[in-house]
Amino acid sequence: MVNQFEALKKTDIDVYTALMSEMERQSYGIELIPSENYVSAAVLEAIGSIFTNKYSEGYPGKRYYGGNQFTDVIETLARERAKKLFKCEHANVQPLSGSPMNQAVYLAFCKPGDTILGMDLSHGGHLTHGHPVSHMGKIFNFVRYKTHPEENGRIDFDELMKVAKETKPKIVLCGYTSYPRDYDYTYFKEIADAVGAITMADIAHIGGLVAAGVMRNPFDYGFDIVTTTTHKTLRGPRGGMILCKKEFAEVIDKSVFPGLQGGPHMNTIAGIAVALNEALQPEFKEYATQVLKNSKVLAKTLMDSGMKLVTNGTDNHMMVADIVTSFGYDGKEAEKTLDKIAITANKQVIPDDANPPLRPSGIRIGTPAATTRGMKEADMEKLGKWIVEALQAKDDEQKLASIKENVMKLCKSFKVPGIKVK
Ligand code: DSN
Repeated sequence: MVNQFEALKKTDIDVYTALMSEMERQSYGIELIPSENYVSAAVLEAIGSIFTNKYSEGYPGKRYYGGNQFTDVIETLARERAKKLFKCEHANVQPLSGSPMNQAVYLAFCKPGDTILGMDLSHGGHLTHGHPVSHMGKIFNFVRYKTHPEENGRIDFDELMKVAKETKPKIVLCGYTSYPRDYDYTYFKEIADAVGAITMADIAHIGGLVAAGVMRNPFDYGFDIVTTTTHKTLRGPRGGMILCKKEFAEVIDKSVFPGLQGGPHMNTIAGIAVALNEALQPEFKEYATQVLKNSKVLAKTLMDSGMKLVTNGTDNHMMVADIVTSFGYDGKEAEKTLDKIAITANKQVIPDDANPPLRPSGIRIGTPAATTRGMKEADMEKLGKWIVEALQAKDDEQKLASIKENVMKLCKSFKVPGIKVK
């Protein structure tokens, strides 16, 4: 590695050493966790800037502290770029990450005890979509829907309409954290309209794909509120955004600040502004198109080699593999085995998983980060083949070591942005 961190090396050797090791880890192997990505050097510079020194409670032009003339520029840029990218009327770019972003929406529209319709976690929903361990699950009455095993993991919308009419939700939430298919906004909108509910889409995972226009945009289907994190397919720093119609702008802004959060992280917002500008460029559409192509090829390679994927394929950037059915052991073991060949994936529950979350039946694999490094279809075929070979070999350390060499050799030709290697 080229040394870019002289000051850190001098003042804190422990943090410096861990950082150097992490740089090496990110370079020699490949991240296939679908919620991860590599930000650009420009985004890194913005996040690592002196905007971190500033308190900016409030919104552009209406701050509670002086000296915000330049943070106003940054936040306005981020908001305007988000509006342009997602074709929406208002954008709040202050949520610190995905969970507070969703919480701010619930708290804007619901009172404690109100009903929200959201996807069950084991079927692909997020913790904040009403899982009982989440505080949100204690405050609101989440009614959680599931996918249909006989219909390749699709949602049974007739059933959902019935449930909505019975439970009268305030919010109908469409959005997932582990769902490999496209989102059926039309049905969700019909259901919400039938019961007078707000429509909310949590597109945290596919935000970049929607921004690039390669996946459907919920605003084209009349959705009221869209939430997305900024660090997944959108390839920005860790943060969240709430996008909405103008009529909800005030209630959303108040819910984020002062309702839920204090001072926004202006260095992160600077990074978000940079990432959104990158996403507005034609190259980003090429990137997003390639993410989907790579995902299709990787899924096909895995399935052709005998691996069982939940819903038998993918429409987006991720796939969920059923490891118990494919190899007879669990997702934790699979994650560990892939670590040994320098491939990072994450263990994952599958629909109605009989196994517990720390030892679930599946793993999740995705292509956003590999595509950022420049990998294409032929590389996905290689990675897919090595993944299956490794999972079959499992305890054969010699075989795993030889696959790891191949993975590392491949990764050497694809640089991680922001890391300078000698
Ligand atoms: N942890 C994120 C993911 O991996 O999908 C969601 O919050």
